[in-house]
Amino acid sequence: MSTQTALGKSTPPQSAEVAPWIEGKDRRLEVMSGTPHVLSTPVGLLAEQRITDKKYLFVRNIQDLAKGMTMEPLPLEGWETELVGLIKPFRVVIRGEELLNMEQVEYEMILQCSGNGRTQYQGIPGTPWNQGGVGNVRFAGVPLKVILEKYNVSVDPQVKFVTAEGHDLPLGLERPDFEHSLQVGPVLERSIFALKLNGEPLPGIHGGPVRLVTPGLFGTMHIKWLRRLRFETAESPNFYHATEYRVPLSLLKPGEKFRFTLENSRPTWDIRLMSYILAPESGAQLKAGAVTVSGVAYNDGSVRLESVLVSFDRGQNWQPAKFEVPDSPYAWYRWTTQANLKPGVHEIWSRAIDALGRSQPLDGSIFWNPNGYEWTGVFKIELTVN
Ligand SMILES: Nc1nc2c(c(=O)[nH]1)N[C@H]1C(S)=C(S)[C@@H](COP(=O)(O)O)O[C@H]1N2
Ligand SMILES: [Mo]
Repeated sequence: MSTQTALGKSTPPQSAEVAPWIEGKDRRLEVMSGTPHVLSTPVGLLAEQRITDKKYLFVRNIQDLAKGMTMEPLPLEGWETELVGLIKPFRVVIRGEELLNMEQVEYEMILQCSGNGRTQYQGIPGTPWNQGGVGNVRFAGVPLKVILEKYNVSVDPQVKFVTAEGHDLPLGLERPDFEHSLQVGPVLERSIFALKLNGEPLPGIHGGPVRLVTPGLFGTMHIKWLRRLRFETAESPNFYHATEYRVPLSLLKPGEKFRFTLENSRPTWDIRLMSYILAPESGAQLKAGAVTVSGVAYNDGSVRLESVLVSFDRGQNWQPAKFEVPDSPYAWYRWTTQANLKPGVHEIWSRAIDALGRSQPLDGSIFWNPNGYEWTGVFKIELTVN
């Protein structure tokens, strides 16, 4: 079993090339890459609030929209998103300003990069995310089904996937444009054309003016700067969808070679069950006596969480934490528990269990995959008590 507790520790910025700071983001965010922009939220800032403030929210761009790297909203006027493929009529253009007059819904929901927790897996390249690629936010916008009704669009029953394209540009000719295919079921049921973040117009850097948001799915599936939706029978063969952001259907041994195909793997669609200890922070020095431990937990929103268990003795005994059940199934649960700690070095572990009986494995590396996605292992921190 892995006894690593790196999830609670921070890594220094990896990229030497750091773009100008994004005005309006908190200076304590870690710059993991300048071009494209990648910012990670320190654990202390996540602990503060139920709704993650936009100034604390992580940023993960595979590709930047040059004019969109700002916390200001971009104009909806003149922004067009087209619907194409196996629909009738065969092409529909949705104008940004028309969205403002349509019915909107709001979801409180997890925004999490599927690479979050990657540093827990052994020997994986890619952005070294600890736990800072997650937040709990409110996205509001127009449901896709409302748009389809308003424009009298009918979707052919043969459609299995909806592929979303953003307006960002590839970094170089060697990389294709970023896009993802989503399953048509959840898209027609709950995708929105998001226009707002935490009650305010969606900042450019978070995908404004229009972003496709589908609660319960990983962050990468929420396509920023939405330009086109393709209604199709097949999944996109695009590099970012067919090779990256996928996990093998079978379990691999750490380090095992794997060639991704659409058939032997699946996209990182549904958020994995996860819990985090946010306070105290890993590495903290505490005085002996009563300690309050708190954190968050969530799943893909399909069923509720049953319990969050906390262990102070490396998994020998587990005590249930107290938590509030949020109104939204897609939001995180905030939990807290107490213990008396004697002087010494302590590990504290947290583990969520949901109503489908899913739980976090004691050793998350059983789900090792070549790109290090979907870490769902028991969360571990280390403390020193004096
Ligand atoms: N168009 C576009 N959408 C995108 C990306 C991108 O590079 N281009 N990055 C994705 C990834 S990998 C993640 S994790 C989330 C991050 O959302 P955030 O930057 O608003 O936190 O956006 C997703 N949507
Ligand atoms: Mo991501």
